[in-house]
Formats: sequence, C-alpha cells, structure tokens
Amino acid sequence: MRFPATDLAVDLPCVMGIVNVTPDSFSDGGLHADADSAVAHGLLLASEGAAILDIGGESTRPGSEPVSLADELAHVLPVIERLVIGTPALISVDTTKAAVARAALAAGATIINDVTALRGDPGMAALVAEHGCPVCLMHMLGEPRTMQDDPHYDDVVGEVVAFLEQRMTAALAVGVREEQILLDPGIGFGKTLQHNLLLLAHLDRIAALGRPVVLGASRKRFIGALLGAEQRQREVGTVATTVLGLVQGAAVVRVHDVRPNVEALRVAQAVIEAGEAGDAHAARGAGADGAAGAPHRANVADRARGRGAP
Ligand code: HH2
Repeated sequence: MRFPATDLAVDLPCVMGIVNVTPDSFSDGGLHADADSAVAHGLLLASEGAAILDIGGESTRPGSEPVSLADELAHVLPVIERLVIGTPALISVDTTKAAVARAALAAGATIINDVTALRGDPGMAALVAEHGCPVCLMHMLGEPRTMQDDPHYDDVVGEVVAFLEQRMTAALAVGVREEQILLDPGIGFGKTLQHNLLLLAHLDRIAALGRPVVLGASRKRFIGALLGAEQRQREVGTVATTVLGLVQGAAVVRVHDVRPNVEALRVAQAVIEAGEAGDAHAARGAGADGAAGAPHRANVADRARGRGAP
C-alpha cells in the first residue's frame, strides 16, 4: 500500500508503541511511572517491532487533571534520553506543552504528538515550523476533563474531517510543511461508542486529506463496551481495529500491545499488496487501457484513499 510522502524516517504502515510515564493513564497508569521501568518497557516494545515509541508524561484520559511543566519534564526527559540511545525506534513525545516538546527534541525525540492539534500552547506551532519535525494533529472535542460529557455531532465523520483540514491549513499558514503532518481522528476524545465506530468505518475519508493517518484505538473504552472487557482484555479487539484501520488507510497504529499488532499489520499488508499486484497484472493483461478483462473493482489501497480503479 502506498502512503503519502512524509518526513517520518520509517516505512509505513508501522506500529507506534505507547510508553506512559504517568501514575494515572487509563490503561497502564502507574505501571511505568518510574524511569527505569518506562525505559525497560520502551526497549521491550521496540524489540517487539515498534518503529516509533510515543512517550507521554501527562494522561489525557477522560476526567484527568493537567500536570505541571516541571512534573511532565521530570517524567519524560530521562526516559527519552535513555531510549534515544538504547533503541533504533523513533521517539515521539505525547505532549501539549511547547516547552516539553522543545526539551524532548533537544534530547533526541523526533516526532511531536500534540492531542490539541497545535491549539493548546501558542508556542507549539512555531516550534514545529522552526524545527521541521513530524507532528501528529489529533481531533478532540473539548478538553480531557470534560470531553466525555455527552459529546454531540450532527455528522461526526464530516466534522472531524473538516477540523483536521482546518488544523492542517492553520499549520501550513505558520510555516509547517505538508510532509511534516500526520492526522488522527482522536478515537475516544469526545466521542461515544457510535462516533468511534463511524470514524473507524470511514477512516478513508481522513486518509483522503492526503496525509498519513494515525489510529489510536488501543484498549479504549469503546472496545470494552463492545466486549464487556477490562482494559487488559481488549488486545484482540484492538487488533481488529488495526486490521480494519489499515484497510481503510491508517499508516500508524498507536498501541499498548505491540507484538500482536505488528503481526496483524504484517499479514494484512501482505494480503493488500498481493491484491494490488494481482490487480496490476490483470490490468496489464487487459491492454494499455485496462478495459477488457480488468477487474471492475477498486483495489484496497485505492478504495482506502477514496479513488476508483483506473
Ligand atoms: N490517545 C491517547 C493519548 N495520546 N495520541 C494520539 N495521537 N492518538 C490517540 O488516540 C491518543 C494519543 C490516550 O491513550 P493513552 O496514552 O493510553 O492514555 P492516557 O492518555 O490516559 O495516558
């Protein structure tokens, strides 16, 4: 499957492993709250095939309270410094604060994952433009403290697409280049179960904006609602979102359980590529215009981008 050109120094699709250095994250809060344990966890995820490690020092779970700058720096910096040396994986910092992003970049992080899509800290957009690093722009309705209080949309997919398009335009206007940008529908950020399902089903409409799509569905509450499962039992449900997300055009899956998602991605990608190769072969066999005998269906990658087969 072909993905848009990007400044990310990894092949797409790929897995982004989650390293939460927090006491209160929704799924793994407190498990890796000290630097030694977070580094060990990051090394494990990288050895399981994570091409990117996303280091976060502030939980964004529904109802979470903000963390001070000093605390967030103290959480993430020692972990980033050690993972930059200890693993070939790219390091992403999951932060809304420009000062944390700046320090993380200086310590060797290469990606900024800002769940406010550059709306949270006035210094963030300029930092991304100046540094030229890849940045993930995510949709969120409201703020973490209140976002799950009865979220409402008239057309959730259309509104998320319009928001991401607007945030991309705003970023480009301050000097961020298109190749730096990744887009994320923000699964679970001000969304009901039905909103999350619709976004997953129509991820191709976000991919059609022309930038790689990041999917963060891992162990989230909607999977628990469908399965009646606690966070740790949502691994298989998460793998389902990875495979369907890839078919719909997701380029990066942000997950807690790296190995099963790497394996699922590899197998699903092989099937998609075999289908593409078969379609190309059939089209060649049908002559230059691909008319007679060519399959009358779009291949999976084209469908994922909202284009029909030639
Ligand atoms: N989800 C979470 C945090 N950061 N970033 C992106 N780009 N996309 C997401 O879906 C996303 C994200 C929430 O998950 P987690 O990090 O596991 O929990 P917490 O925020 O409680 O630390």
